[in-house]
Amino acid sequence: MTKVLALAGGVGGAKLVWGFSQVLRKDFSVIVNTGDDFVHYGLNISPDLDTVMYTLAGVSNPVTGWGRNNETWNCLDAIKEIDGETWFALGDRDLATHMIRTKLLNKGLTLTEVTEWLSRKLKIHTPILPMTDQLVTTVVNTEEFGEIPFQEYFVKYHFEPRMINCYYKNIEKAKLSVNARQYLEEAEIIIFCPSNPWLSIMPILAVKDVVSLIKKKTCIAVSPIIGHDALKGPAAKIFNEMGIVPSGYEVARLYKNIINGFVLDKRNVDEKEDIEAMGIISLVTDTIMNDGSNKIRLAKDIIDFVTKSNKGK
Ligand code: FO1
Repeated sequence: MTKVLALAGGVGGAKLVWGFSQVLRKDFSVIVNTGDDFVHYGLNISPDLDTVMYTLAGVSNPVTGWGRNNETWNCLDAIKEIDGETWFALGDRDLATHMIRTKLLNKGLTLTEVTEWLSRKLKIHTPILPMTDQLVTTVVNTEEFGEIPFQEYFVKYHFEPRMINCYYKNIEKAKLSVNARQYLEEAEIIIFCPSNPWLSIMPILAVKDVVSLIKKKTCIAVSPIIGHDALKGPAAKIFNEMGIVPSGYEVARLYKNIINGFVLDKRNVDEKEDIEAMGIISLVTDTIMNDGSNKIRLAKDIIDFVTKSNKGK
């Protein structure tokens, strides 16, 4: 079966990752953004890795998409009582993951090794690969507060500040891990999940050698914009702050030198022609994944689309 590797970050990306994991089983792997990682209360927190991990293990919070299901908040309540910082909600079960990740990192394991260890404990079969083992921090430069770390922008300030630009601190030191490089080299199809382009996908593309490895493959991006909005997160808001009307076409244009194909939501069907005029083949379908069957359907739609278009070559 064709080997597929997805690039993902955040809740939307994790949904499609789950869909592919159900359809492809052992021929699927995922490289996850780590630019959202930060240290909080002395704990190493990797939100996008955890969101993908919990989603694949079937233990993610079904309402928020991040954190654990059946969660309790005793520790956070106790922190609140003694006036600690509670803007970043850490559930009791979720804390276990952060404590164990921090312990293993302090013992000298790499983030890749820690993620592999946690995945094994959660009985996950899909390889989940951090984009790098080096610490990279997405910094958002905002009009209101200047440069702030990603989680403050996204969670503390509910992505309300106006983004001027963003950059990935220490990205020049970031290297692909041996595992991530191997899965990238073995993959035949690369999928950019419907995650935030600037805050989830581009940090991964900024890691040395990723783009050059991807350009050897068939690469398909899935639009995170439906109509002129994003279902979750600031993707549409950031486009507006750049003076660009959010659309699937504008996302395809961001990736145009890297991707071969683009998955456009059926509500944006009028953009198909302009996308194909850029030399990017496009699949128009329903990209909303509000339940398991839709996640699987979208994954299957994409695999059929690539298979048919590759046969046409
Ligand atoms: N997102 C929020 O909007 N509020 C939170 O309090 C919050 C806590 C949190 C804890 C653990 C975790 O793994 C993720 C958490 N997230 C929270 C989501 C996280 O900020 C985002 O999912 C990613 O960083 C961006 O996709």
